[in-house]
Amino acid sequence: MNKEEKVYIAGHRGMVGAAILRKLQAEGFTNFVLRTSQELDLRNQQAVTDFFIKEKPAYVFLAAAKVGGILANDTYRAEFLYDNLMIQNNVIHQSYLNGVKKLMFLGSSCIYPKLAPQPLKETYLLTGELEPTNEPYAIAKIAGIKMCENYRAQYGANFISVMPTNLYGPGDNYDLKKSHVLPALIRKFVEAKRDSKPFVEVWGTGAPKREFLYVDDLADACYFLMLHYNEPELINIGVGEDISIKDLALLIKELVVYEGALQFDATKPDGTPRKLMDVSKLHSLGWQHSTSLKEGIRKVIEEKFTLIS
Ligand code: GFB
Repeated sequence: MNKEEKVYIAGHRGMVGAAILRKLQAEGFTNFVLRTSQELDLRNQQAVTDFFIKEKPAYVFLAAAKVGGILANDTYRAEFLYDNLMIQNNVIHQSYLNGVKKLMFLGSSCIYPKLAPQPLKETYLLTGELEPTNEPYAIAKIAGIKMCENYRAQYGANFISVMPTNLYGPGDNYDLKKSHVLPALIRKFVEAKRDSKPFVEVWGTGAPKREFLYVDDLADACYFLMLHYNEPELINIGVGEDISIKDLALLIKELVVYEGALQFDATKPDGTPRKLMDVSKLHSLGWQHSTSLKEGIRKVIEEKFTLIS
């Protein structure tokens, strides 16, 4: 990447896009073109066409998406499919038409089959049925991967796809109905402590396992791959270790110093039993994460909440 050339980060106000922006700024990039979703509705084909013709970015990070936790995915099923397909179709197609030198498409570990062997290798894509709660989101993301792969195959476009594991960090969503598990549990434990509540509700059975990556580590990996990865095959980004939801809840309980109990709500879905990433491809290229889960959660708590002792 040439630091003088224009970089477009789609979704720069989201948790992921903002982390990529921070990373590029720290690396000395200054020539950004950025639009909020109010300024540019990425679902609007004409608006995206006009934007690309006017701005002609050299590099694109496609981090704009409709995202959410298990309940949001399962509730807003049509929106997750339509919004994400429209956003990525418009941005990827216009990137091709306007000669973007390199584009990075960000997907998610939920693109892999629900019951795929663990850890998840990149080659397991499309080898089985998806988890029903997030099928619309996963189908959109799989379409994005295939766009990048086939624009490379037919047009020679240097478009790459990266698949991050579950993410957390500054700028996360704390709305309990829409958020992912980690911010939701932090909020629930902090508030239960403040209000002296005897228990904290944890959705599902607590048995599913998830892998968590701090978003600034993700941004670091994205920059690394933008410099060093030019292959048609998707590539996983994760830490290579997972934790059960019950143990995650116990870890957050410990860090928040909350004395009450956990109460599991089995009426809420568990989702995929496990989605541990195989990160051997990323490691073999020379990248590894640097923030431990404990350290990352501690940072998030300190940044976002005031803990009473
Ligand atoms: O993070 P999460 O919403 O998404 O849920 P997924 C992970 C697990 O935590 C599920 C449990 O088993 C939830 O039932 N959980 C326990 C909770 N307590 C809570 C809580 O208070 N809030 C939430 N949200 N979960 C999403 C996908 O899957 O993750 C997307 O729907 C995407 O497509 C994204 O891939 C990364 O990991 O299950």
